[in-house]
Amino acid sequence: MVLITGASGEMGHALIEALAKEGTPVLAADVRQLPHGLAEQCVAVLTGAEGDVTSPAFVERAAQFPIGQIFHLAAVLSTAAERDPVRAHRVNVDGTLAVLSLAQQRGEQVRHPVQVMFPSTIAVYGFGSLEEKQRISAVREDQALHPHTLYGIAKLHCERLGEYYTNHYMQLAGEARWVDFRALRFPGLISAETLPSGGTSDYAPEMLHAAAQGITYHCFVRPSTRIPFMAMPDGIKALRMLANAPAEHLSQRVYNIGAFAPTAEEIAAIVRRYFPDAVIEYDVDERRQAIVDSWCADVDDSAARRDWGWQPEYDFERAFAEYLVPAVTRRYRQITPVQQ
Ligand code: AKB
Repeated sequence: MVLITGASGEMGHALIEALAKEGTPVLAADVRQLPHGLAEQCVAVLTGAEGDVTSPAFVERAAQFPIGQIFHLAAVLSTAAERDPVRAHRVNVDGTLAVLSLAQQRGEQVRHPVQVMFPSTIAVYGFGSLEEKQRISAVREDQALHPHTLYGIAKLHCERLGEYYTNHYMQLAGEARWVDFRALRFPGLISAETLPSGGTSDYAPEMLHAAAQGITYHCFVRPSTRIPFMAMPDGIKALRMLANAPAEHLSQRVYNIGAFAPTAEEIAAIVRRYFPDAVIEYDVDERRQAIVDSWCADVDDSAARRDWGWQPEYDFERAFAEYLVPAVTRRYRQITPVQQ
């Protein structure tokens, strides 16, 4: 059985659908109720305190299921974390510790490592200036690890915790290893089905969804802002590829993955190309701008390509032409996009 925490979020949505389609039994956990149609695809659903990774009720209840793999998606995203760092630390760090110790206990019980898949983020990177960001245009996993946000700090710390549980936990006491932790540093994700909440890369999906509904969009970053993005199906594909990769092929536990890295204006231009009446204005929020300015312009994902064959399905053009525009148009059924 596969446990998915934060199951009602953007990525949970897409992952449940992918796993359910192939008949994998899913135990979904989230403080919130799962949206209609999603709960029905799971074998069991934990909500309220039982679905809350910061609550003892979660560990107690989850331990009653035969969990063999965990996708630990529950997190407070970057902008929301800056607004309430203490809560974000509780969810993002203490919640991850609870999940790792759940995996440890379960692994020990069944004498087989439990895999913990962890979506980390480009927010673990931190550049001191725009010049430095431009100089190291495609960052490697071991460069510029000086996050400015609580979210980035927490994710970096949890990467280390996961490595610790896999490689060193209780080694002095002579215990065997019962956790197999693997992480991906995700760029901003763009989904046609759902909107993120509380992130700082949200301007890309928000721009597209607003255009498809005929709503004016006030973009909170400058036109020249550049960070990496990825279409949601590729995000799910990457998680599953890394999960299925033979352990002996992995030279590290934490990988960058990239797809495309447009500026905000390039995103606005492609949105306008499909939705010529879209009104996109710039209304810069200096605090959110500072967050994306501190993130990398692009990632070097050569380790993922070499070790487990990572390759995105969607580049920038294809993501809009074949996934985002058709799906977002079906979703809102309001505006007919221009055929390219
Ligand atoms: C956020 O904006 O906080 C996330 C991320 C880049 O990890 N989407």
